[in-house]
Amino acid sequence: MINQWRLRAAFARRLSEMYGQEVPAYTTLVDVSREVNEDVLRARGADAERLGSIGRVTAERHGAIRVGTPRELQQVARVFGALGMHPVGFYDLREAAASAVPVVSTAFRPVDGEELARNPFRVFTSLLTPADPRFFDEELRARLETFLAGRELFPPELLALADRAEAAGELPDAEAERFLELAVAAFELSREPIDRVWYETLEKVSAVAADIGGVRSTHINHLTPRVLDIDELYRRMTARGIEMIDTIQGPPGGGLPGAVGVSGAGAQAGSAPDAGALWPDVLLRQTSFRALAEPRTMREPDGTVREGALRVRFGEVEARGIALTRAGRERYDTLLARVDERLAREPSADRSAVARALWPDLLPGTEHELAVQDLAYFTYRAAPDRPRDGTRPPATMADLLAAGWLRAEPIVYEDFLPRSAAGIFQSNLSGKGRRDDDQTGAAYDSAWLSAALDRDVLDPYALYADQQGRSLKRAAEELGAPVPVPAPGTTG
Ligand code: OOG
Ligand code: NI
Repeated sequence: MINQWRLRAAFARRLSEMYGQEVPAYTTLVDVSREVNEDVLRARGADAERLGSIGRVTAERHGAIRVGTPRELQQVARVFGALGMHPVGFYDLREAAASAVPVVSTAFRPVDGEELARNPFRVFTSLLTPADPRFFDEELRARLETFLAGRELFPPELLALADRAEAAGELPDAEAERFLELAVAAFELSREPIDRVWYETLEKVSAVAADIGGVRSTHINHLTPRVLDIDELYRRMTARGIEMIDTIQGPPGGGLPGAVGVSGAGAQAGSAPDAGALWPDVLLRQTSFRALAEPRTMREPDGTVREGALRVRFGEVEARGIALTRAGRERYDTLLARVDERLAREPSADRSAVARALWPDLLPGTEHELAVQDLAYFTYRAAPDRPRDGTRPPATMADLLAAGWLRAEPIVYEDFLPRSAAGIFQSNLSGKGRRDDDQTGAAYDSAWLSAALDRDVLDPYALYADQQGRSLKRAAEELGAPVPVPAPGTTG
């Protein structure tokens, strides 16, 4: 029998092999990421593993796929359900992107701490929004929906095996093998000829719409390794002659530029700041490069078939930091707004330099302060070496940490950022497409997506808060103290 997490790990590994054959630059990216991770581990030792063991980080990937209809999305959910992955978060990229990105998205991922530690494979999954009149007029919408209704992305045998695996939590060896074969094949680039005129009709609206609705199959768009020092990775890829997009999306890193291995977790809660880092890494930082055009077969209106080329896939890499609470996230969103404001006034300013300059006004420089101000999530444990001289534990979180009663380990951010995702989509598109902002956008939200999926889209904040809350309760029991609450706004 193969259980869900082994199925998930095997699926991620095979997808990675398949994608490496399709997009060779991905293999380079994985190699460089591994080298950087090894160097960071050497330079920083155990501290490098504060946001996940090196085993987890080296195997860690996220994929991105795009589907056309709620029915297709439901089917994808069944395939990922078999792998123990659940829809988490709602992202509206229509609003986050300036150019035409007519999709709403969620991410399928494990939600349980242990499952994440075993294999955190996640897939950013986008659904086309043909009902949004800003992008599609009535006629195009009707044609698009008819086209999508006539295709089948996932064979019935795959879906039947998926349902079995989800219900039982495992599959017998032979069925597991078959499931994996079919599941990986469903995300392979198809050789079936593409109707060139139809593809180009959609491309005028949006390259993303064409990639989703212009073909009769789906494919993995990118597969993203995780790296411990993304600034260093960016430099090394550039040195190899790979042209990266011009920014690293997301919050500025807290490391000192040029120093391998210091842009990491920074100061631990309750201890002195790490001399190398200016602030702890939070949320998610991502960057990418455009993959090469790939040969695709095209069918002309007269029926002739010829070799063409499409350039829709890209390479992406990411660094993950600590998950922020809603209050912490508001600070990050404020930063984005302030950076935009500054750039509007000074268009020639360097975006990341501006972000670095503004960052310290918004978030504290240590894990300790992030914890006591309730700006980020941690797993708390009773300190094994806590005072044993009969004194009572202090009441506040700040004192419990400072006096060595509690230990806090950061909870890693497992989700995505809409603004970064839109930036990644955008910077890898050739045309801006078109969008008519005089029309009112069709409303899609998390509840709509849950209904479309026929599964609850989970709230990422609730998941992190639950993990933190359970750990605090356990720690308090062990200390024989009341559960301390972080005290927002007491310091800083
Ligand atoms: C998804 C783009 C977003 C990320 O990591 O934020 C994304 C796509 O291109 O389909 O992958
Ligand atoms: Ni991605």
